[in-house]
Parts: sequence; C-alpha cells; structure tokens
Amino acid sequence: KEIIIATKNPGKAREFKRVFDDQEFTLKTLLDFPDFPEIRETGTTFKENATIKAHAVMERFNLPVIADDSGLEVRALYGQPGVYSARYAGDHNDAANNAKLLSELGGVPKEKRDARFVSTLVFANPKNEEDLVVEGEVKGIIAQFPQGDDGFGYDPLFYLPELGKTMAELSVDEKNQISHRGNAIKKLEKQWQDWINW
Ligand code: ITT
Repeated sequence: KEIIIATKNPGKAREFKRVFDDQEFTLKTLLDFPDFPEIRETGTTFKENATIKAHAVMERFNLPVIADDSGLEVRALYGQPGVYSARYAGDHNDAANNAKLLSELGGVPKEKRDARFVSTLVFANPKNEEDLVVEGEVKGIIAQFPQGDDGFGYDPLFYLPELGKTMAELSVDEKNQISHRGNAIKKLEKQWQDWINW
C-alpha cells in the first residue's frame, strides 16, 4: 500500500512523514519525483487548489493522494496573504514573504495582529468517486520580529500566546499537536479508514 502526498514543500513533507511514521502504508511525496512538473494552482480557495494538486498527481500515478493547500490569514490585512501565501512577495521565498508581512503590518499594535493558519486537505483515490476534504486551523498573533529556526514559511512570525513561543520554536511533534495541518490530519485520520477503497 502506498500513499503520495502531493507536495514539493520540504517543510510540509517533514510534518506529514512524522505523523504517518509507522502506518501500514508507504508514504511518498513529490520530492521523491523531482521531474514531476510544476502544478499550476489556478483556484481562488484552498479547497480548489488542493483539489487541483490531488487530482494532477492521482492521474499520473493512479494511487491514493493527499494534497495540502494552506496559508496565513491576517485580520488586519483582510485575510491576506491567504491563498497567495507562498508567493506573497513574488517568488516563493520565505524570508522575503516574512519581510513583506512585517512591513505591511508596520505600526499595527499587538492586539490587532491576530491571524490564523489554515490547511485544507484533499484525499483523492482512483477507487473512490468522491474526495475526502477536511480543514484545520490554528489561531495566533503576528510577532514584531522573527524568532526560532524550526518549521518553515511564516512560522518564525506566528506567535502562540498560550505557549509563549512562535511556531518556529516548536519541534515538529509539538507543531503537529497544535498546528492547522496537524488538526486537519487528525480529522482525516478519523474518517479515512472507513472511506478508502484500497
Ligand atoms: P506545495 O503546493 O508543493 O504543497 P507550497 O508551499 O507551494 O507547496 P501552498 O501553495 O499550499 O504550498 O502554500 C502554502 C504557503 O503558506 C507556504 O509556502 C507558507 O508560506 C504558508 N504556510 C502554510 N503552512 C505553513 C506552516 O505550517 N508554517 C508556515 N507557513 C505556512
């Protein structure tokens, strides 16, 4: 049994591999297939983009596929960067994205810097007519400066008040326990055993 995670993002791949560590199936990601062409994410919602990615990969490999489309929604920016989180500052460059976010929020006080991470997972399988779709979120505050070296993307700026740390100061296990992606995966795990036809 094999499942492919339709991602080329090493940070996401690490988090998925960590939860699906000792299951009865083998987990691969697109990092195992470096020649797989770039998938154009033309949707306007996380669900649309996750569906595009899941189906592009399922059609190529004829295997069960999980795709994650995720992003950061900042209230003071009316939900931006949202589905454009990966390319907020142009090319996919985490440092530039974080710098742009800080500059857009320049002068905004702490109590107005609330944000959430969202992850929508689409699980598609050649033998199932309909996809399984789940969404997870986590709420936090955009810090005034980056802190921590773990994680990826906006993690160094995503401050969790209950923990007194940014997401980038958590280990991958700690992040999976509370993150948008971890929460979405927990929902998926409750449902997929009944849903999947191997
Ligand atoms: P794939 O499409 O190959 O999975 P991607 O990085 O392009 O990789 P998305 O289109 O879903 O994936 O963009 C998600 C972006 O949102 C990601 O690049 C980060 O900038 C941000 N993001 C999502 N989850 C995050 C997390 O757990 N921590 C920090 N930033 C995150």
